[in-house]
Amino acid sequence: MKTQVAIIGGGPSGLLLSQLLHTRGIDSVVLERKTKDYVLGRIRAGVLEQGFVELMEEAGCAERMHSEGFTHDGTLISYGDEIFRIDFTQHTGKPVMVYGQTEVTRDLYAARETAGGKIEFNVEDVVILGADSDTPRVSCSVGGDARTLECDFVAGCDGFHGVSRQTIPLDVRKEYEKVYPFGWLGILSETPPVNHELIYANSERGFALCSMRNDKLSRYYIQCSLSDSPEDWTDEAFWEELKRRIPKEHADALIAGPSIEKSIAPLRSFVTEPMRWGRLFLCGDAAHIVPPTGAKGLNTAASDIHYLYNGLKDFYENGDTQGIDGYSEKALKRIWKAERFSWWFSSLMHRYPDQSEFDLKMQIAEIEFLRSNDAAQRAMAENYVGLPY
Ligand code: RFL
Ligand code: PHB
Repeated sequence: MKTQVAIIGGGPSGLLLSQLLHTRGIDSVVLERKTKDYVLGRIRAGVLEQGFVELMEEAGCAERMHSEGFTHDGTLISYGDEIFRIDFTQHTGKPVMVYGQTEVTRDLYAARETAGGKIEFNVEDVVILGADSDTPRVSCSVGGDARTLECDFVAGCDGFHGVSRQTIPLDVRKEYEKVYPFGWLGILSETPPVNHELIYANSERGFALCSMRNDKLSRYYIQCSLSDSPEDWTDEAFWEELKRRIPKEHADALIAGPSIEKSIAPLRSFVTEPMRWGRLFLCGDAAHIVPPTGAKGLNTAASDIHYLYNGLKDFYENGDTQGIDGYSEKALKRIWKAERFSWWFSSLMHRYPDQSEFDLKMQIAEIEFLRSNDAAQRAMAENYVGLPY
């Protein structure tokens, strides 16, 4: 088999790249380890930056997002029973879009299928060969049949546990990592959201987040111990703990119900450099991870895809290699800023096991500064709605 761009991974990064390339007549094949239902069953991100929305528009996949997604002009931040709002639109002129990753992925799959795009599911034993040569290949097996895909370029969109990053030799690759000493326990429930905008809560019992997917579907998270498992938490225990961590007026208004999904995610900051090796390009979670505070994971994946898509377009349309040659440097510049924001917002909102009384005072002083200072709110808002590409 032959294609122009071999894409490893059929998550949002791989699908978005494949669909954008298709709009320019550039051929790609997506190789996905799991089934489509499995990929669509993963409940992850919920908040999209304007840049992401524009990429979905460019890909011709934004119609349902615009009719079913929700525009949010701000967010609430609480500490104890105190609460204040940061107005994104007032500070930056831009809102964010609340539309789940599941729906983004569903729309991208639908567009690829309508266009007759090539996606292989249940692909095993992916090996990227000759990435540092002019003739890269991907070998794999599908249902026991060995396959080889010849291509011009390989896009490694296979997430944190994929094979693409590992293909880059250790003497070329440098990894930076911070692991946080807690996780997030998240639930999805068919109940109306407690508030029409998100609430990020710092409480003495730990962080909590009230989010949503639509007016009948809520997503809530609480900071938990890394040794917890979802089975340790009954729905009742979750709701009780959540209510203790948000201001009383919201706790009293919260409508609880049975969870339809419950999972724990560890928190990690991670970056690998460089993001290009020869004809292999890393995108999204394959190259970097942020803690979810601030909702940057999927949005940083989208900025990588923006840079790579434009680089490949310039290469195929004009023979110009500047975009692909500058890919790693450009993508990393933006990634590190998103890493900084996610690390800062996580540090501001969580309880750490080794936090001293002084550290706690500093945390509250910083939140109160954010509450009272226009420039601090503007800096937060600029980062939250997304820095320019
Ligand atoms: P994905 O979504 O992990 O997709 C990678 C795809 O590659 C496949 N794959 C392989 N395919 C072929 N061969 C191999 N060897 C393969 N190895 C893996 C996988 O099956 C998968 O389908 O990466 P992508 O596309 O870069 O997208 C990134 C986003 O998914 C990610 O950044 C966000 O979901 C992160 N994230 C969140 N981001 C937010 O902005 N807000 C959130 O609330 C939020 N919550 C989360 C999250 C990530 C989580 N993870 C990773 C466990 C909650 C969780 C639980
Ligand atoms: C979500 O709705 O899943 C969500 C929203 C904002 C975050 C993290 C997760 O910062």
